[in-house]
Amino acid sequence: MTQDDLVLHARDGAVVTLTVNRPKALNALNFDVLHALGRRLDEVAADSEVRAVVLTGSGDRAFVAGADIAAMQTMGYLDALAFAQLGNGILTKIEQMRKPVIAAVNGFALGGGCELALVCDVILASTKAKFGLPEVSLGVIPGFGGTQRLARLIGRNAAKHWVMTGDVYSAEEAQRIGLVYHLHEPGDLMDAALSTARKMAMRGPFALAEAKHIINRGLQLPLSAAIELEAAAFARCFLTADQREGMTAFLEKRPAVFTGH
Ligand code: DAK
Repeated sequence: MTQDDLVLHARDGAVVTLTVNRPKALNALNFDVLHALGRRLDEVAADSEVRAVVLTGSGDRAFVAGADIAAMQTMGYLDALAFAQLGNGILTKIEQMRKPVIAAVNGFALGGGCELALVCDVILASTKAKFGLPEVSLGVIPGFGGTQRLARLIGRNAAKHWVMTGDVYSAEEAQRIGLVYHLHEPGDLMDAALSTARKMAMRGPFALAEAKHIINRGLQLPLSAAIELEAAAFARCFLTADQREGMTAFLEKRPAVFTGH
């Protein structure tokens, strides 16, 4: 097994599935897995033929059961800082990628695994998935943005309950609080994730990228500033051939053929 096998890559038309592949350790994230994931993300970001990404975990037990506890056990301050920076850099690649990334959560999404799902654009999950940020049980706090992204997504009080109890939650609870968009039977999850990815891949790539960026960026801004950014992004779409194609195709009653330009 080479280091690249730690994150598998499968292509189906314009959709790429990336699978974190360390099932014996429930796909826990160590330095090697994070580096492999980073390389895969760079590849799909640079490939203009790829229009949507599905991220999942190998096997039927885990999406990612967290950062690798064995690797972290002996870390000192500088190692922990390097690890957090590496992990945050990988998550930022997902956040800033100008393509949709769909998390297909097929089992445990704990700690760094929950944080990895949180940074994706849509979270779909199996009814058997389990979510949580159990870091305080290990004497640390979430280190890949979990305290911040979870609080922004589910609100301060619910996030504090999650982070400060370290409890593990069912897929139903994760959906109830808005973390998960849809639940699927385990055997149907990948089909549902791929079908969502294919649908997004048929839309205007520039528009998708702008929509993703403006939602992520706008959530960090006052509403009035975010609305101004939206207006500028809307106008940018009119610089593209895809805007002409999308509107012409509608008027000609045919499917649009987008090029991303
Ligand atoms: N790390 C390493 N190995 C793990 C692992 C993990 N997070 N989770 C599971 N494994 C390994 C187990 O050690 C076991 O290995 P063997 O004993 O077979 O060699 C194998 O996966 C199967 O796990 P179990 O035998 O434990 O399976 P069970 O069904 O009994 O339990 C479980 C499944 C998911 C409930 C349990 O494995 C579990 O509690 N795992 C740990 C979950 C967890 O606490 N995750 C959060 C990790 S902490 C930071 C940066 C990042 C972070 C924090 C700070 N900075 C640098 C500031 C992030 C931290 C985390 O993510």
